[in-house]
Amino acid sequence: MTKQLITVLDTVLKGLMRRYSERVPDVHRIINAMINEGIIKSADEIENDHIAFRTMGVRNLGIASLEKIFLHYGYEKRDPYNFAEKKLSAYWYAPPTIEQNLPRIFVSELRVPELSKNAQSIIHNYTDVVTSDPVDSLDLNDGAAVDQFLHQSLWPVPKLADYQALLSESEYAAWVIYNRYYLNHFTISVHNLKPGFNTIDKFVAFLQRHGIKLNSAGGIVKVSPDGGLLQASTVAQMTEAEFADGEKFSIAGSYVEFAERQVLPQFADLPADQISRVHRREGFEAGNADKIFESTFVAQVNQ
Ligand code: OOG
Ligand code: NI
Repeated sequence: MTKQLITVLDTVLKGLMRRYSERVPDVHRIINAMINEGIIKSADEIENDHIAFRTMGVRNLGIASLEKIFLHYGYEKRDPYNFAEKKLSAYWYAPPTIEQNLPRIFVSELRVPELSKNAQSIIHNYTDVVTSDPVDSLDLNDGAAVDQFLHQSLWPVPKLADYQALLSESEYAAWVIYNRYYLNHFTISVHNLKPGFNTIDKFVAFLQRHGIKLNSAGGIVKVSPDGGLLQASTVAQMTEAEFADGEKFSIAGSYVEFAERQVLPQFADLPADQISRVHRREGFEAGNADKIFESTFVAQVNQ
């Protein structure tokens, strides 16, 4: 991992976070509450456990396209996940180095061929304008170009009727057709925060005291079967979207996640000041993720 690539990656991550924070008012509400309660002095102290993207699984797009960006920056592809009912596949990617406190990346993809013929044809009406993999013609060493790419439109703005037809069959499909590669969430690591806030239960209590609405699908705190990965998330914030026919409609945007990674049993006796990322539960958990996806679903955003 060269210094130059770290700088490029930094530009890309900062660009993602800037637009995401503008779109998701909960980000500043949570950071301000953390500062006011003395949990942190500034936002830079927050450890970003991971970020997540959603993609459309069609030719020239999907995981196979988007991942090229992060593989170029030295990210390593790790475990696959399958969400049969939601028709989604996903992978997570480990950062190139543990020194810079870089976030993990979680990328999912909709298995479009598994949808109804009608939903498939709606999606292809938009995505078929992409006739070659757009990442192949991108200069990945140019951070500003990659930042621009992640926030541009690869297909036309959808019609409201198409958005709604997709929504009734796959809420994920509707999300991607409008929101594209906008960052889906960033994730606050809670285990390194100060005592009183460094477990998911305590952090959730803090969020609830501040009136932050949380995703209750499968219970507010999602726990991996091994007990080592505990996650919670806000419900997505609504954004006023303008559709192709000029109609405006309020749709689900992005959300914020919280994660506690516990120290692995074999390191239980290590003194607290010697514990780093390598001593904690790694990766993701399909059962947790399945419910976290629902942070943008109508049943959650309308609760
Ligand atoms: C991703 C949901 C899964 C996790 O940490 O397991 C997830 C999404 O909503 O796109 O974020
Ligand atoms: Ni996540």
